[in-house]
Amino acid sequence: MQLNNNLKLKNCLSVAAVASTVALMSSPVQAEQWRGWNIHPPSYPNGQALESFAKEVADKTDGRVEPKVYHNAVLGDQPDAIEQVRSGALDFANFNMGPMGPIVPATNVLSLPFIFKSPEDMYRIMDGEIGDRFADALAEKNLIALSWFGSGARSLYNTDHPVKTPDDVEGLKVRVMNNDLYVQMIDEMGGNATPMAYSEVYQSLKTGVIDGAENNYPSYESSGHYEVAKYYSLTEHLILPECLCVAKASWEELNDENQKAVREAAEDAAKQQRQLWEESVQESRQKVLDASVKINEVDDKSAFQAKMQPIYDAFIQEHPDLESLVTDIQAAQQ
Ligand code: GTR
Repeated sequence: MQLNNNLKLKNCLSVAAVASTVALMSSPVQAEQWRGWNIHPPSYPNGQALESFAKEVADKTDGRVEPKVYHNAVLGDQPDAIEQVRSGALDFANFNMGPMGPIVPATNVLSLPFIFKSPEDMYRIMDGEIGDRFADALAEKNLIALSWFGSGARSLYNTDHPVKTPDDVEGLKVRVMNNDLYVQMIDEMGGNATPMAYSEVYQSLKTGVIDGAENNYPSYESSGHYEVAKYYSLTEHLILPECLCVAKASWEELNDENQKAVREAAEDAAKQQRQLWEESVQESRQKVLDASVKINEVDDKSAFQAKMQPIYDAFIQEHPDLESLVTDIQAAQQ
């Protein structure tokens, strides 16, 4: 179901019960109906956290804001949903920073392979002053980032052999998210990248349009990709933050008190998501192992890292204004 993007269905519902009792005294209380986008199923850590966010917002604003989450990307694929939130056609979403790069160039810093050493480093850095700089860049494009979710580390998976060195990527057709940086990343490893919507990957693996893709354990498992691509190799080349983002237009309609309530709810949701994430990684790992997936440890990631240097060089040459973000993130992990 693809809802109309441009016509925002911002129904102002009168709350009948209140209206009837105070009809003579005041105008009816109005509730803002907020629509939110989620790419994952409701049971995924992000889906659960978004549901908690919706509930907490409704509670804390005494029903003045009533968010509803639409799961499983029923409102469109990620690049499309980003535009919908930017224009205010949707009110909130959980977005991965990968497909954000083409719209908010600063976020491409987060997509430089191996920029974060661990998910813990990523959380620490995004929760501090550096994270605020990314939030400022997003705000310039009408996206108010209220908190950061985790998405673990992304690794390569494919249909017919383990990837131990970049040579094993030679000639592989690998699906990537919509971002030129990832095309370069796979090119540098010797493969052929195919940018494609998440929803199309399963079928494309099945029919041989692609040989593999890359993602974290929970997505590899919940999408069913593990049923077709049985070799999961722990390259851990990307550690991407995700935002809980609200449309600027929806944000600006809130008074200070309600903005505070929504921000708190988003921070609570991030705490919950990060906790659920850890459990979900273990569960998904076990589930794919039980389904006879071959998990391949990549003992020496340095060969992959070395291949990424030209990407850093070209990026800094093209965006000298973003060099300090890159070096500040690196310095924060010394
Ligand atoms: C997931 C991420 C999604 C989406 C997906 C993909 O890990 O949570 O937002 O970016 O990967 O590969 O498209």
